[in-house]
Order: sequence, then structure tokens, then C-alpha cells
Amino acid sequence: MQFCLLRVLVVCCFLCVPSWSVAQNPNIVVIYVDDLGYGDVGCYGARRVNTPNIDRLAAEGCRFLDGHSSAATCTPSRYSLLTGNYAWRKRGTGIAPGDATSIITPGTPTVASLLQKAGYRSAAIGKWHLGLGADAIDWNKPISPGPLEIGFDECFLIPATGDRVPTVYVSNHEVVGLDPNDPISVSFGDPIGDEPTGLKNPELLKMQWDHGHNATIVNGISRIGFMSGGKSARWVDEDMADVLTQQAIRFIDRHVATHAKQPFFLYYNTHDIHVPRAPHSRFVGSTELGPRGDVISELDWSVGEILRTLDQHGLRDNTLVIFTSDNGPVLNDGYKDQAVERNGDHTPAGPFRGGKYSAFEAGTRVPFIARWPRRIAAGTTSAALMCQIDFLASFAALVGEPLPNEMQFDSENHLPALLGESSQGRESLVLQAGVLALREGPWKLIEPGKGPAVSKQVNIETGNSLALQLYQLSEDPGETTNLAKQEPQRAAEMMERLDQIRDRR
Ligand code: NG6
Ligand code: CA
Repeated sequence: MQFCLLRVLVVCCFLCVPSWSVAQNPNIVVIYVDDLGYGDVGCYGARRVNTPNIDRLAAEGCRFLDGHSSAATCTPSRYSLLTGNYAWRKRGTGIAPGDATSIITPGTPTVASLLQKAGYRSAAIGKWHLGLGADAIDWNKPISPGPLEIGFDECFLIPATGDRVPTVYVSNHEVVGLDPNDPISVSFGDPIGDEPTGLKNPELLKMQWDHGHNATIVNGISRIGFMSGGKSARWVDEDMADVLTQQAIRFIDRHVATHAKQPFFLYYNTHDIHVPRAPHSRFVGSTELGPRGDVISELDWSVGEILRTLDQHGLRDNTLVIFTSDNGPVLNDGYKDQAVERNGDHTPAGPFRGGKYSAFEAGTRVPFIARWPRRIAAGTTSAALMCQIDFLASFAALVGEPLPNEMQFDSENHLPALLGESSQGRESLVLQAGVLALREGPWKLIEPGKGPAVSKQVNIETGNSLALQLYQLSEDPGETTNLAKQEPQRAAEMMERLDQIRDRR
């Protein structure tokens, strides 16, 4: 009798559990790193830096071996990730100047607006670099449109990059900590203000510039662009990882406290490991590689803090965490920070050729890890061809929210591959550097293009060549042997298919 009662009770309890706690869509955290190369973290082979937290993510989830950003620089990759469309279809999506207006206009469907429709609360934290405002920005007034107008509920941003003015954070529509009596002015043309510049006052710098980056000095580092005013609002580079990590943690804490019944989407964009590389003193000297290695340690710490926060709230099991990078690695990106001199035998690009800005594989093949303990098997790897452009359609499938069907997207639903349930990813993928490249299975075609074969400033092979290039990556991951002449028909057919995709809309 007692046993029967117990059974009835157990069944009742099960039936009474509110449906959201059984079937609630997972929280989604995208950790989007800046300029991190395929070979820059332990779980992808790095031996000169320790990344225990990133490695833990991989050990508890699926590590993708052929995961890509859609472009070899920041703005187009971020545009594609959020909109599900190739950036090269739209003008003005190259590396955005620090005063660019909003590149994704309100009304454009985005990952954030899709998830918002599906009941998520969302935050964009960290690097934005997709422009803000509709006209020339006045940093002293409310700044709109921005993330809040394309589906995010809140934001805390580095407006462009760490090396561009204005060196201030923007929270929702306001510059954080601005004194109205000390207004901000910014110029990417003629000099403004009377503050020292890297060009005229190199003796004031704690880190020398190498190319570009010689305008207004803020916190001992000269930047791209001139800035005056806004002194109370200026960030301290060494504190940036702490500030952004704190913001991410606070968003999760607040969400749990006030919106626990809703899932959340956290789009967390680190400044690390972009230039200027200015780690907090806790991480200085943590590697032999100088600042570039030390900011990888700092990045790993930040990832660990976010994972710890999920654990603390009991959210680990039902949160999909994706860790990836907006483009491949670069050593000297404009500051003399010892990245080249102290690199030693570290291989930021792993086995691949090129790097940031390059149409060769290292431009876009980046660390790409997905962890969701409830659905993704721990400690797995996948060779599926994956791209961040597919987050839109894959998340739509995940949360059961249809994509607006009057629109055409480049984004494809590869949820089964993302969850490690299928080994089949994309059949084809267009990758953007100065020129476009097409991946199909192990084959890679790079269209002919003018421009230098090696970018002198950053010392990276661009992939530019007047000749058509064709590589077989499973046999030749380093893209050493151009097979276009041996396989003219395959090369011509792939070129035709690249043109078809280009002309599709
Ligand atoms: C380049 C900058 C480089 C970096 C890049 C954007 C110069 C000479 N170089 O123009 O330092 O800021 O833009 O990087 O100014 S990205 O990761 O945001 O695409
Ligand atoms: Ca980048």
C-alpha cells in the first residue's frame, strides 16, 4: 500500500512539473574571441600557453576541426554571424571605421531578434564593430540605433575596437561615466584637440606603434583616430577583460534573479586577443610569448569565470556554449609588443597557411567548440565543415522559431552537425578575404585577385594571385600545391559555382 502511494506521488510530482522546466530551450552563450588563431589554444595543439578553461569546454563538448568565421576580418564576420548573410553581398561591411554608422539596420532579422521572438532575453557585451547611430555620431547624446534596435535587450560595448577612438564603453544608448562638462569629440580625418599623439610624442608611450595607431594617446597607448574630451569615461586597457567579464557575469546573475523562467542569449565578445595587447598585471609574464601569449591566459581566465557562473547557477547542463573567433591570427597588427620576437615555436595558425586578412585557410579556420551537456556528447570531435553564418538558421531550428520566409538567407540549418549528431556540415562555403574562396569538401578554390601576395605591414600571405588556385586540403592542409593546372575542369566548375552563389540574389 505504502509503495503504491509513493508511486502515485512520484507520478503526480512528475506531471506537476511546469513544462518550462522540462522543455525549456537552452540558454545560448556565444563567446566570440577577437583574432584568436586555430593553434592558439591548448585543445587545438598549443604548448606555449595554458588554456585549461577553454580546454575544459572542449573536453565537455564537441571540438570542430573545420570550423570557420565567414571572413578573415572582424566586421564582415560579425555581420554574417548576426544576420545569416554573407557580408560581401552588402557594401560598407569591410573593417568599420571607429565612427561608422549602424551597419545592420533596424528591421534586419538577426540571431538576437529571432531568439527574442522565441522568448529569450539577450545581451551583447564587449566588442561591437558594426557601427552605431544613423548619422554622424554625437557621442554626447543618446546613441541609436545599435544592438537594442536589432533584437538585444541590453548591451555594454566597446563601440569599435580597442585600438580605435573613442576609448569609452557604451551601455545601452549612453557612453558610460561621461561628464557632460567634458564632451567627447572624435575625428578620423584632421587632428582635433590638443592631446599628445603617438606620432609627435612617442616618448609618452608605454607601447610603441609600428604602423597606423599613431594618433591620440590614451592610457599611454596611441590609437587610430583623434579624440578629445570624455576623460572620465576613458577605459583602462589593462582592466578591460575584468570589466567585460564582470558585465557578462552580472547579466547572468540578474537574469537568474529576475527572469529565471526565460532562457537567455549572451553574445559575449572579448577584446582579447586583439591589439593593443595590454593584459592585467595578474597575467603579465604568464607565458613566454610576451603580451600576445599573456592575453590568451587572460582570455582563458575570462572563459573560466563565465563557466563558473553557469555552474554556480546550476545552468551548466542546459546552456549551449559556443566558443569561436572572428578571424585568424596576426602577430604584428600595428604595435611593437614583442609578438613576433617572442613567438618562438608557437604556431598561432596551427598547420594552416596565412592568417588574419588572408584567403588562405588560417584566415577563417578558427577554434570552434560547442558544449551543451544535455545534448552534445563530451570529448568529441567533428570534421564537418561549419561556419558561424549558420548560427541563425541552426538556432532557429533549435528553438522552433521559423525564419521569416520572405527573406533569403545564406545561413543553413546545421543543427545536427552542431550537436555532433551528424558528421555532415556544409557542402559548400564561401570565405571572404580581399578575394573570395570556395570550399567544397576537401577542395578549396581561391579566385584570382590583384593585390600584394604578402601584406608587408603584418607580414601575412594574403592568398592574392592573378592565377586561379585550387588546393586539396585533406592531403595538403598547408595549401602548398596549387592543383588548378592539373585539375582544370574541377577548378573551372568550382569557379562557376562560386559565381552562381555570388549572383544568387
Ligand atoms: C586595421 C588595423 C588593425 C586592426 C584592424 C581591424 C591599421 C594599420 N591596422 O585597419 O590594427 O585594428 O584594422 O581588426 O590601422 S579587426 O579584427 O577588427 O578586423
Ligand atoms: Ca578580429
